[in-house]
Amino acid sequence: MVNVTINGTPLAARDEATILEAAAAAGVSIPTLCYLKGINEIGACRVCVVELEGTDRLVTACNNRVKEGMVIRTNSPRVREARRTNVELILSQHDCYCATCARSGNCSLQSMANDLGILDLPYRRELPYSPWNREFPLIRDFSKCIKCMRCVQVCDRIQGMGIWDVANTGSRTTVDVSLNRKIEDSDCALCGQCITHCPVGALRERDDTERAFAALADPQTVTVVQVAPAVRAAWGESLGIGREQATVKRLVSALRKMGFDYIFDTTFSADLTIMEEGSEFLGRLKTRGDNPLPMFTSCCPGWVRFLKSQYPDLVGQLSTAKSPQQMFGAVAKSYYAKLLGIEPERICCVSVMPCIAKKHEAELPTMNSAGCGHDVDIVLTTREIDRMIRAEHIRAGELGEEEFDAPLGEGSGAGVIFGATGGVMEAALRSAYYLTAGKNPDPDAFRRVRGMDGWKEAAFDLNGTPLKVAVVSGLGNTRRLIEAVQNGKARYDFVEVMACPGGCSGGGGQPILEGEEPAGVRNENLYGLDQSSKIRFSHENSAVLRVYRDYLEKPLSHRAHELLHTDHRL
Ligand code: HC0
Ligand code: SF4
Repeated sequence: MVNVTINGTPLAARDEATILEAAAAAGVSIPTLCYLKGINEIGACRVCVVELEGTDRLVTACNNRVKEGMVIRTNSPRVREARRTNVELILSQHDCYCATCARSGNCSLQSMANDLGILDLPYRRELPYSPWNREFPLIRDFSKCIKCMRCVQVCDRIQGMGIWDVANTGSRTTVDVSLNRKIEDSDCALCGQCITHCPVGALRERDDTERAFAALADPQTVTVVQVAPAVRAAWGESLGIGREQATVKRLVSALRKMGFDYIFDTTFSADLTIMEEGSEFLGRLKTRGDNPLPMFTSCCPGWVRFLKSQYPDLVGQLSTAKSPQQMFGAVAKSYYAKLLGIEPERICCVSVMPCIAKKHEAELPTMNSAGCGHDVDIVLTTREIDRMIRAEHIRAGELGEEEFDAPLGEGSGAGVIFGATGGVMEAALRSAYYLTAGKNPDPDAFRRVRGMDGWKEAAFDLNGTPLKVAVVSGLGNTRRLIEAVQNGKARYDFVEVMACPGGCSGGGGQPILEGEEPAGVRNENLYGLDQSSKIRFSHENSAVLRVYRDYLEKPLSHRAHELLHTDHRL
């Protein structure tokens, strides 16, 4: 330990602690803007400056360590003035039209300027203009970029992709797509982690809320909405509704108030995915020689984009099952249109997803199995649906709870945990065991694949068949796993991959909580919902069994192949 004094109070700090950490441990909060623990500790914004007695320098607290005898002032007049000037300089290069910004009300720069009482902009520079494809699901607004480097570092150090880099020099310095590429020509997986780690509104998703409002307002259109597993664990966060109150049934009430005709649950098609993908996996296990293992899950479109651009030779090892989002769209516009007795063209299929890549997945030319345009028409992120709820002035926290509609609103606990890293694997193993042993396992028998570790592995015995599985989340971890498999250092039969750390709970379309990585808490919520579910096995979902009985016949049938599977190479 080292002895330091912070704002006149002597205290002992950890040897290796930064000034920021030592102050935080003593209950003294130093403001930060560019800082991301362990990822971006470069002191770029200089908002965390502090004064050291005996020196005439101000130093950044995030990347300078405490030393024996240090006397630190975090709020002296010099510190306040420097902090204020630094923020004024950042604002001089920032488009301050806060009223029209996606992050208004949830922006670190906006609140920092307000906290410092900055009411005028003493310095102004011309803002850069750079063209951007506004149809692309991920949008960069250069005039809002504060060059904090968080997106560069998250993309490089966590996701291992290096999509962003510094461009230009001097006052024209900005962050742009690396190697002078356009975003649509880059390898961007569309995980959206750069968005959720941006402190301001320089990165956001394409806004599709107006299209959804237009569909809701059209009396000829039948709006069918599906809610993804991970949305239920996070939708209340940016509406200020506590976790206890923000149940999925209250979200159903809000969607019904907004005018959606039929409100369904992606956990239904998650269960359907297990039936298809589980059957496919057991088939591949039997024919190991013809089909190289491991088989990879295919439900995360960020991961599928990654594999196609980084390891195209392995695309054949993806399960051919479509993601639950796309299975839902195909079933809604075929089976469900028949149940309603309407032409599928009248259905507008809307998804509420924690994800940016899902916007792109829905637009793939292969995702039109029902034969009337895209199976999923509009994909909204959790943030977008929250904005729509606010726009409608719906006080969602005060609504009663309502049920999903039938039959596509029925899902099992196994479907709910899809939203957490390891959940797809666990759900698949529960049903694969049933399919091989003819009886259910303990629903918690495969709990070893739970948890926030970025790379987990486990061995199980599936009724006499030994099985080695792995679960990864985050694309940096994914690259390490694939290289280990290719080098022969690891061998698996089945691998679940989710592009976002923690799985979809930590998805790029989820509410942004500055300074927090909330995927772990959200995942606990999902596992709690699984524990309290009446049905915990996908193969016991009665609505799924009915679709097979009345329409699809059985897993991997001809019709199931037409509607629920795809060739990822196309
Ligand atoms: Fe996910 Fe999904 S679990 S990818 O993370 O498989 O987005 O929540 O909707 O499709 O179900 C996202 C979440 C989904 C799909 C499901 C899968
Ligand atoms: Fe989307 Fe989930 Fe994949 Fe992230 S992990 S890219 S949220 S599907």
